[in-house]
Amino acid sequence: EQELAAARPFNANKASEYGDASRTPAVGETFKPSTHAATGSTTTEIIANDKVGDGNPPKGENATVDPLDRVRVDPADRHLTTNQGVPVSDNQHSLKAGLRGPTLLEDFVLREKISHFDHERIPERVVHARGSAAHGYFESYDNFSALTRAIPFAKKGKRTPVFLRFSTVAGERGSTDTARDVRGFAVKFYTEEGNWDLVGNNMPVFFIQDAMKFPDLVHAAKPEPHHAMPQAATAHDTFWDFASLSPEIAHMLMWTMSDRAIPRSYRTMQGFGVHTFRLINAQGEARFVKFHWTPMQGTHSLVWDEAVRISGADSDFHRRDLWEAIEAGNFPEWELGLQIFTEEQAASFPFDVLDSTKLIPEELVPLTPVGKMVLDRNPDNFFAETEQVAFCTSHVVPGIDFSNDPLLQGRNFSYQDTQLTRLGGPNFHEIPINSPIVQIQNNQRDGFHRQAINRGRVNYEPNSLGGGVPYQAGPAGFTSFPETIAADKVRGNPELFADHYSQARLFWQSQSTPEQNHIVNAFRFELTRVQTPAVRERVLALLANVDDVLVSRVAEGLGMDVPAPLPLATDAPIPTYPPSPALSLMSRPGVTGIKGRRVAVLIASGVDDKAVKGQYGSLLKDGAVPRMVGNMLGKVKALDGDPIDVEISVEAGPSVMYDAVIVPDGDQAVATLAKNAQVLEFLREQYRHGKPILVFGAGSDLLTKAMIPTTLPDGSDDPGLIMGDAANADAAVAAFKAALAGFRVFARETD
Ligand code: HDE
Repeated sequence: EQELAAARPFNANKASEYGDASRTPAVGETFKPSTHAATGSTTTEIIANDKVGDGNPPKGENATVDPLDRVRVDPADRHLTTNQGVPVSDNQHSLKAGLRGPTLLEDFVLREKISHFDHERIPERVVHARGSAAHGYFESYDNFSALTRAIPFAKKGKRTPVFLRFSTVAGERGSTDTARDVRGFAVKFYTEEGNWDLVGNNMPVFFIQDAMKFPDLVHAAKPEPHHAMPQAATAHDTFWDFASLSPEIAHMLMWTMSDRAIPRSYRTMQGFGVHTFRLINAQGEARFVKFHWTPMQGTHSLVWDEAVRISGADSDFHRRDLWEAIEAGNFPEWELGLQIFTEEQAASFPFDVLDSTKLIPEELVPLTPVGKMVLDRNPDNFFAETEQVAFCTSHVVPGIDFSNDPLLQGRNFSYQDTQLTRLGGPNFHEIPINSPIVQIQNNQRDGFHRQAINRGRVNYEPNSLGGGVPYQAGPAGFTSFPETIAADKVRGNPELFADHYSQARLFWQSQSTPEQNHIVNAFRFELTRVQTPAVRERVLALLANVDDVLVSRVAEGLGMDVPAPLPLATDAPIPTYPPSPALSLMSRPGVTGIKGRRVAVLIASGVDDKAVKGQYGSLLKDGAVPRMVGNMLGKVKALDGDPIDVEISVEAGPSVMYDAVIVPDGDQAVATLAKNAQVLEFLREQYRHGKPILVFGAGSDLLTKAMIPTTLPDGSDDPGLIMGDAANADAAVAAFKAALAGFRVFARETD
């Protein structure tokens, strides 16, 4: 056998096709993860890369590294070639009939290059087009096999590679990151029993109850079809027209008008599977489950005015934040918590667990923590990975099963279907980022862009000519929960779906005062943009069923009277809930303190460098990201004569790019900064957006110039405005760090 193998033709660049890996496995033998369908190009050198970028786990530790290595291409020290491997002698000039003559059709080098370029784009996702992703792993806290036979939960410390794509929903591929919108939170687990996609959002409920309504919802939310405006925004008539005529949307509206829709970072968002799923153990016992991802970095959001300004300053704000955090080794982490409940419990709830406009209050079914997810590696190539990744809710593994949620059932069709157009055919599972880490074995064949070279004459099952392989896995394979169903074939909804408002009210009543203020402001903003008064009025009529205070505050903001409430869809008694503190962003401050928070240190010549350098270093030590910000790039001369590099100017890195600011001492520096209107604006915005401000000595003159109040609107002390001097520098920095960990001082808001 060894002699035979040595005698075979061997091409190191195509090892997976001609090397050992190409041997037909004996019956019952499984391929090693790295040996499945080769997708390497014949014309480019594939160089196995042990370390791709900082933060990349060593080979073998993260299984996705191995399979992807077979297709990674790094620039090699050799000449250019065509896609057929032909050396290219001249990459500057096309082939012409004479130097001043026409270009020849014969020029296959030019034609190939231009033609490939012409076809570089694929259709963007119809929703969730704008996204950013990263690799990482999920680590199980324990052996949870009593709950589920899903392999990621099989033992304590077990790591399963994941790829997570975050997204906005409504905007196009190049739209801004900080739009007011839901965020996608889609996780692909590469397990030893196939890929499991948990395709969730950063909000635990959804707009509609039945997949039938999804195209209408999306049409209404997307830019209006006649003029294609507005981009990445629901603040227009068609969305609110649809919303006001679909009362089941009430609960989700509360979430999308809340701060959840403008996260500070992908790293500071919760994620939810939304639907009820089933967990099944090896004994076939099933329980219902809801999936929750909780960020260790805390749940934090922007304020609306800030989100709007960020769109202008850096429309890649969230993409950049995620990328930079991972490059810096500040790996974001989430804990996976499960709400586990039985069918009997579900029957006792005052809502239907198949209704995706309802959540299960954590006070009713608490979260069971089962593991953590760490994102520790940026993709090598945006298109190959982030763009081509295909998440499908129908991708489940043994141990995970669906519920009958009519939204989920519809999704199970949609995701597979949409990839056929987006990725050009039925072989999208062979695209490296989508292929499982286990060998694919079946008799599906051919189709556009087929990569696998299936050998042998047998492409059917059962067979005897191929030795009977591959064969059915039987009970070891995926088995659906054998639910008993005896029912009429109907179109309609279960009764409890008709309660549209009780949980919208629960959400509103569970929010802190600043969060409630932001919800009122968001409704006011969006409805002010709506041009049709009747639509505004109908939204108010909907809100009148949610909460009296809410509707009257929104109506006041629009200069309207509160109309009669919309008629209810049910006569049944409406459930009431005690407030659920877990629904407030404030309830999850996180455990990583100031790690990853961005702090601007304003500098100019004459700055008190000793203090500045000390504070800079101490922030760095705690994992924060300080930046020396000045009037313009270059060096500034410090008090002791040493030069300090300005890292970014106030113009290129305006206030909204930072979570806090330090204004140092130094008469001359303060005088220089005070002459710059952008610096004053910088400080005013830091203040207005509730950000901690640490001021030393003469720096307080800058605050006076910027007309920043020294107390809160109610006259009390501002915990985020910290005045330090040389004598109490340490205490001041400690107070500043505490304020930074607390994130924002919303009591300042007067907008
Ligand atoms: Fe999606 N959704 N969706 N959705 N969705 C898509 O699939 C769809 C829904 C979600 O990063 C599409 O590959 C229907 C709920 C995320 O690639 C499409 C319905 C939730 C992503 C599709 C829903 C989501 C998508 C577009 C109602 C949260 C991005 C491109 C029945 C639990 C995944 C694609 C990524 C993407 C259909 C409702 C989340 C068209 C029909 C509820 C995170 O198939």
